[in-house]
Amino acid sequence: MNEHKKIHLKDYRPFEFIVDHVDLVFDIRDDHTRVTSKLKMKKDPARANETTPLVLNKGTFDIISVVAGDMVLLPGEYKSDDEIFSLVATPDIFELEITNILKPDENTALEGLYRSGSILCTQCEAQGFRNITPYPDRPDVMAPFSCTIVADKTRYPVLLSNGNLVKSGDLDNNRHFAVWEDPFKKPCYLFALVAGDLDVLEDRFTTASGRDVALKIYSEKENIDRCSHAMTSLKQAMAWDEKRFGREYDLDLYQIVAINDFNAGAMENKGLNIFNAKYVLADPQTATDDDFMGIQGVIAHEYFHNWTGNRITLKNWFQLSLKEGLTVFRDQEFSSDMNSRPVQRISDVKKLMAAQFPEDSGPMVHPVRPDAYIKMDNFYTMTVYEKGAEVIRMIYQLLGQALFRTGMDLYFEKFDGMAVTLEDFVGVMAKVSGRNLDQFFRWYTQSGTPAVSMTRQYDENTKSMSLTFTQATSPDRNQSEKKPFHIPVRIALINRAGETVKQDALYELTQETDTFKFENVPADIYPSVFREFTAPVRLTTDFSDQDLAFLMARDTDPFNQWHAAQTLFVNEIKNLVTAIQAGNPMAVSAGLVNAFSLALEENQKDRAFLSRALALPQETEIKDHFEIIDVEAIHQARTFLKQTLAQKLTSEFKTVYELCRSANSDDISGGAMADRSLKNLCLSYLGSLANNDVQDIVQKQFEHAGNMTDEFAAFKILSHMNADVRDKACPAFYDKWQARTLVIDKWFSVQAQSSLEDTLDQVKKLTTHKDFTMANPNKVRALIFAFAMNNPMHFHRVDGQGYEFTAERILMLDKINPQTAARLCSCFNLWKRYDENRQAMMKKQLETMAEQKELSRNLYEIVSRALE
Ligand code: B3K
Ligand code: ZN
Repeated sequence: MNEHKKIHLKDYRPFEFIVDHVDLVFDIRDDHTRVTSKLKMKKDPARANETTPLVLNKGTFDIISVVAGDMVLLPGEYKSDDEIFSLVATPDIFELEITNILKPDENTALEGLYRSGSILCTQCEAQGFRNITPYPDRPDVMAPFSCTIVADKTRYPVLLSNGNLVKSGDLDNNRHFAVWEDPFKKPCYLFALVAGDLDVLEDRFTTASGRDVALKIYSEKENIDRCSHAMTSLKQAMAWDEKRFGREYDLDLYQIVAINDFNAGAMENKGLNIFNAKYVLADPQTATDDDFMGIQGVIAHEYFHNWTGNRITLKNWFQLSLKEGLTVFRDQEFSSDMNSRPVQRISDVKKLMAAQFPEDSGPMVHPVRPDAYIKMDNFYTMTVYEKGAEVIRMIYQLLGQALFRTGMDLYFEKFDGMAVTLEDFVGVMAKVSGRNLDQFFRWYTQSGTPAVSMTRQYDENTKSMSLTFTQATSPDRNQSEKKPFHIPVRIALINRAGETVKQDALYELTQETDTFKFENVPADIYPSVFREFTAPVRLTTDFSDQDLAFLMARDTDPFNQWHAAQTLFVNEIKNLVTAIQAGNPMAVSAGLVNAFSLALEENQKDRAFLSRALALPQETEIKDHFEIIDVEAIHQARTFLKQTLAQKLTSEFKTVYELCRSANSDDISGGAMADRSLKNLCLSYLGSLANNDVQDIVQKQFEHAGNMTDEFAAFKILSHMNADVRDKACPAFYDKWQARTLVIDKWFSVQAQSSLEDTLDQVKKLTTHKDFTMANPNKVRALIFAFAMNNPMHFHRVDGQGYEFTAERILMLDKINPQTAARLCSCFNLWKRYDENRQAMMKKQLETMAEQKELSRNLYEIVSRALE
């Protein structure tokens, strides 16, 4: 394995030149695209008269010509290799014109200019622009861009780039052109181009100050009638950002294009968002309620980047959370205002616990602001995004809504048009609040999830209750000693009747141990702590299971009710795992069944909330509660708990299932979605019994469902029942949906996650299916990721075949799409947490990968960290 160089934050230096203007011409031909870039540049005035070499980033393409000023440079007069283009010296002010040839059809990495079906498009974040033309490919170099696209009119009738269309027209030989100008200075990672035969859905939005904005969503012709939910979401997002943050859109045109081959979810290019089709296209027949919510959230997220990311951008990539953490916080708040706030909070925290907490306990552990990277794409992580959003949320808690808004206003005012740092952001928040946030800043620089324990002490004589909080964070590769974090915690006190004795208030932990005393309170009160999950910590308390059952029923914060229920489930599963490991019989405690049954009786209230509160944590979430992960015991324990609840409460589940069935199939209102989620939760419990009676109910729903939510829920259950049932359901689902590639992704993923014995063989067979291709990231995610990340029983097969299959696929993918291969490889990250046999087998696969001569830098970084 070749070594690759690390880039360190401490080595940051500003660029020596200023780019005054970028003028790009793309001449699109059948087998290549010719790119001409004209850069107007000057030396940073501080360096005038110095001899400063000009060093630009560059991809592996060939350069055709270089013109500096009016001099044509010969190959010996500039230096050019696979990474760098450079000139030994330049005048103080100069123009540089470089022409090079790209082969978008051969670009399977999907970075830079590439083909997706009949569409040509770009993806430049983080460092893909260098694959288009030599350029200072760094976010702190901002410039106005213009872009001319010339192409065949039949193959590429639609030609799009950032900003405004200033000119277009016909040329000879059935060719045409379009000239786009983006008046806003931007870093090159926000550049975009799309050329293709697309249909468009159009709408308009009038901003608060009366600006009329044209909204256009483009997709392949056959999908244009599935874009209306995305359009509604966009308008909701535009209105919300005006109201909540006073932010208006700044161009006359906002464009979104749906693409089938895309490495990420979407990309916020200025005025021309490019989206994974999965986050644009939806109708009730082909998309689930979760898909609808996902689209609303991602459309909003990319829109919000226009201010947090585009107008104010990053000084360097280490600051990524400055745009991502903040924008995730904004999209979470948007979704909370559009839908149910508690349900949104539960799903955001669930995601954090299921994926970010484990990241902190493995080889990829890094602070929200990493210190070093080999390949920046590997740091688009749960830590930067989700934990980053939690850090913003803590600032919001500490300052309160009004001051936080004042701080945001000042941030926009002070830094508009600039490339800045996390210090700049936190500095503004400190300034408007008059608070010292120095210790708080540790959340950006110190890695790891703090473990916080809470214990209660009651003094009968003084009638006072003390709550003692202790925090500790494990040492890791980033810091061998951890200092205490500044942790906000919201606390309320409630009595046995469920009444509030002391209103919710904010407390702050700053030491290893902090104690808060509450005077004049009765002995039988419950503290409700870390309400709404005030901070991203692992919390343990001295609550008994009885206390937890009480809090599950009566806590006045719905998030804490959910958290109490989940803790009860995890405790129960831990007990079952202990029994299994000791060879003792399994038994579910009567208290849990009782608490569950009482909760189910409340089914007339908030059904969306209830369906979350009564869902058992997934095996992948449960594993995080064990130091050594016993895959089989966890699976067995969870299955036993689910079946026991289903058995003891069969008639209750059936009753609630019937009660929730009335929602109209096409209705995507919150109420209808809530009904479906509770209904399908009941069906999933019942389905775990797999007897004829329930099989019949599931089968009926599968066959007669009027929307994808119900159909898919039933399909999932059938895929676990037995091979006969699965082998009937799979072809039926495929035949019905084969023309819809996004639904076929669901078909792949259900089979990859089946608990049935022969799943690995099925997955291997599916890799040769005509609809499967390693070249499409959505297909790889649907089949291979789903297997490796979400099917622990089969990925961790005791014979090691799950590992072997996955490692082979990672290496195969590394030759096609290194970014996605590296992401997939994180399924091996927690290898040290399994038994010795599995550790050895996983390590062997990592070593085999490490031995490959030509590993991409992306995969190299993940593999070498895992083995370090
Ligand atoms: N900013 C993009 C991320 C692109 C991923 C690059 N590897 C999506 C987003 O967070 O909005
Ligand atoms: Zn983002």
